[in-house]
Amino acid sequence: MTAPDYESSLSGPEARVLIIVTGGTICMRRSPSGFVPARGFLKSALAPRPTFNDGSNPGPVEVVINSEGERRLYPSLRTPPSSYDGRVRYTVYEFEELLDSSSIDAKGWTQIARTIYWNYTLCDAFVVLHGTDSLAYTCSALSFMLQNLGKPVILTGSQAPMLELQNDATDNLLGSLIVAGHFMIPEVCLYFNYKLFRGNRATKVSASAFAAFDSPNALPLAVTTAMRTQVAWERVQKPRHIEHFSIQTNLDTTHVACLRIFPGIQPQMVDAVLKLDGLRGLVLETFGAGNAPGGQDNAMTKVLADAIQRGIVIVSVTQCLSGSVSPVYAPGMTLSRAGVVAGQDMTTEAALTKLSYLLALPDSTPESVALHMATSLRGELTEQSQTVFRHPDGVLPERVKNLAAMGYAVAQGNMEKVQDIMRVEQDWILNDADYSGNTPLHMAATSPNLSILRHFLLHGGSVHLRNRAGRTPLFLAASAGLPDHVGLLRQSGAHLHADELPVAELHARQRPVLWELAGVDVMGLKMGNKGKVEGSEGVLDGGSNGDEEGWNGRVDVLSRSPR
Ligand code: ASN
Repeated sequence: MTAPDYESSLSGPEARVLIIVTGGTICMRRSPSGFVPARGFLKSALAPRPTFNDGSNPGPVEVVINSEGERRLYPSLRTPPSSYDGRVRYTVYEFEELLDSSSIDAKGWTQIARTIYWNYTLCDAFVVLHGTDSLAYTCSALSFMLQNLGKPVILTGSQAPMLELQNDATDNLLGSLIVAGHFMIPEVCLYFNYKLFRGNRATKVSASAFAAFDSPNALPLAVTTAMRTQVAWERVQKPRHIEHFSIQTNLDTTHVACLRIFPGIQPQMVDAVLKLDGLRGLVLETFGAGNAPGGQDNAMTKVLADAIQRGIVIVSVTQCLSGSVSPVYAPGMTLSRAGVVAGQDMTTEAALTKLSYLLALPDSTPESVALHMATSLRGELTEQSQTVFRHPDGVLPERVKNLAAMGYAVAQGNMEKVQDIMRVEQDWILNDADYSGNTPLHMAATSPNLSILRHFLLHGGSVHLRNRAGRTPLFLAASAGLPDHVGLLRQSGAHLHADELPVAELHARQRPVLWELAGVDVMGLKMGNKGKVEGSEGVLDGGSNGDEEGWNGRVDVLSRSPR
């Protein structure tokens, strides 16, 4: 059952989305040597289409293009109003080299992760255009690399180029933009053929059909119909840590391998792979629920067990399109006893990229990697004991009442009552908004009881949702003069929205310490240095700004630099 759309839509302030173009069919043109990626996507493919351009000619916007914080102005466009009464303002940032996705590897994943990291505080959401061939791998990799993600990152592509008369590119991109700009889904997702999948659950199932992707072990997070996009909020992952957004780059794909078991496979073949120089991890695609031939005199099991003894992590995933690896049959049980980790219902793409991510983490050991491979980090596998909450039908009035009751409880600082309401509504009431667009987190930002704010942050409340006046919870906490609330929100990755900065800077003249804590560059203000912000990543130079709409937000100081 899905929740009504009004609750978590960003209707009100205009959403800002950065479209990152990596290549793929979606931006390809015909050439004598076949389809090749082409530059100038905004001008050639988007500007002439009324669905992508309302003709209002918004000014250029800044995009941070490197780790020094260098900013460049790029032209932007605005969509006409959606059925949710919101518009999306977006710009397109093309990578220097546009690739067919069959050539994208860990270097490309790093480039995408860094671009998102550099521009995180400037945008409400990100859309990544990518070829379909290796799209499921990139989605999975990014889902692990983007740690404590608080904003939507939606990857899409197409089977036919946008510039071809009959194509799926137009609807895939428009659907991605609408979802990114209207719904606070803080996950790496894949939007294709009117469905939004969790990125690390998706797999390519057709080389030619428009329905090129599926996520056989996880229902879609949202589906677009002729009426609207229905989000299944109960399936959406929510933040559960008080942590900043950060990225882990340079996944270790050079020391992992993937091997598909087949009838008659020889233990020597498997041994040869396991003895590859420097190998640290292997994904084994096994039969059915995780079975593999034990080999003559258990030779295969011995080869696997020996490699595990040498510190190689071996993870078993099923060759079937759906279902899970679990040691129910004797051969599967034998593998498990030998130390092979059951990858449960992970896709091969998720298992391989997760292994590469865990091996790249500082201080990783074979034991820690094996342990984390079997648990869900980003919703990539279904843990057996996890219960799925389903909301009964027809409860909208009750939910609205509960939201109002929550408002009173928060204002009174009544934690007990807050917990009572959350027991009934589960966690997803936290991203619901009242008539003025305030979520429970907005209310808690000025609650007399700081632990209510902490409780919401630990149970999935988004720090990035803005009310109808465009205010974030952080802005409200600072306006109310509450340093503890401000500090806690900042710790959770909250930052002032670019639109809030001019007013925040005015407030900062009265209360510099408090507003500095909220993220205003008070020192820069004192020096009258409006275009520059010093952060952990160096000086970010605003330069001349032709943006009369005011998208001149600064890159906030994030506590962690990209690795
Ligand atoms: N070869 C293309 C790519 O992955 C396929 C596509 O995008 N449909 O880049």
